[in-house]
Amino acid sequence: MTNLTNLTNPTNLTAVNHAPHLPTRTDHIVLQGVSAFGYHGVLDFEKRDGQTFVVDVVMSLDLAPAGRSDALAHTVSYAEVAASVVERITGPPFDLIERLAEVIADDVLSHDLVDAVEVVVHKPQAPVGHPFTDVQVRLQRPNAPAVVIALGSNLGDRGEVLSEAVGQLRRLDGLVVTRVSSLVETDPVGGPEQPPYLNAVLVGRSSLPPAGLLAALHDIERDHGRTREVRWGARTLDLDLIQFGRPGSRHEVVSDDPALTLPHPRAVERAFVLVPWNDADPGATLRTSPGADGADGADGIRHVGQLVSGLDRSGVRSGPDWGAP
Ligand code: A4P
Ligand code: MG
Repeated sequence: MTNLTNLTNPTNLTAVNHAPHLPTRTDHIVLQGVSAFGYHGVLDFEKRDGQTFVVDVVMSLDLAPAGRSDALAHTVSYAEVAASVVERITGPPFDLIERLAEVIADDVLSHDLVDAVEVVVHKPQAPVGHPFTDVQVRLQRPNAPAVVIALGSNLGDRGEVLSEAVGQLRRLDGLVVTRVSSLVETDPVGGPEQPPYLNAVLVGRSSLPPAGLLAALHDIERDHGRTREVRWGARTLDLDLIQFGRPGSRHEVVSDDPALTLPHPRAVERAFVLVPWNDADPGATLRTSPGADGADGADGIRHVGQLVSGLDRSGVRSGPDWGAP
């Protein structure tokens, strides 16, 4: 493994992080020529009479999970994207097609599987004043890196602590929480004798750098009275960063820095992480052998669902219902 990065050294924070020696995948879904009648434009008659707008959308996302599973849940429905584009074209008018393109890009990026989007808005009947064939605005917008956070508690009112922690994560600037698993109750793994845990996994997008996100997780742990006397000992709240960036994507961060190891080195063997993770994101993948020739294909990237099916799940039970924290 060659791309060792010291993520907690502030001087490295902007330069690192993108697993430069690992293969990156750039799959695309291309939706071209979605057309509808709208009323966007600076001039009065444009808002009164309207005209046809045509939109192209190119979404970058990892298509391997859907390629393997043949399940729509593992990709983005282009029909849904087309419907949201038509809604924007026919919706409240903007002066500028730049604005129309921007809101379409925002809509597409709200799909948590999309890593980046390109939007082109064509306005072929624009009042240009000279013969022309088309005018277009083209923009490209990246989505923030996808992140996976594991939550655990086995002291105090475990369910309440985890609900509050999810609320704090939802309010954290720079983190967008997209899905939260159900709660599972789990037998403790490692450490001294201790009560059973409640565990859950949350997936989202982070515009914070990895070390900044870890610091925010530590702050939230501290808010809940987390202390660190015994490794793997009982705790009110444990928040672990399991993965930063989807494996194989340009956002992926791989690090063996002891202060922040990514992906989390023990996640691969832990049912209390993998079972709720698979619940929150059934298309999830995990790099299991960073930088090495993987045990499962050249890139060492495994489906979390596949890992779950090979696990002993006897220590993992359904937990209490926590509604929608
Ligand atoms: N650290 C390094 N990488 C990371 C990362 N990816 N995410 C550093 C979070 N922290 C990371 O963590 C120790 C140090 O690891 C931190 O200073 C951080 O900079 P900690 O949270 O202080 O201590 P810990 O949690 O006791 O240690 P560790 O090694 O993270 O433990 P694990 O692996 O998280 O295991 N059984 C059940 N059923 N459910 C559980 O939730 N949790 C553990 C803790 C043990 N057994 C469990 C459960
Ligand atoms: Mg921990």
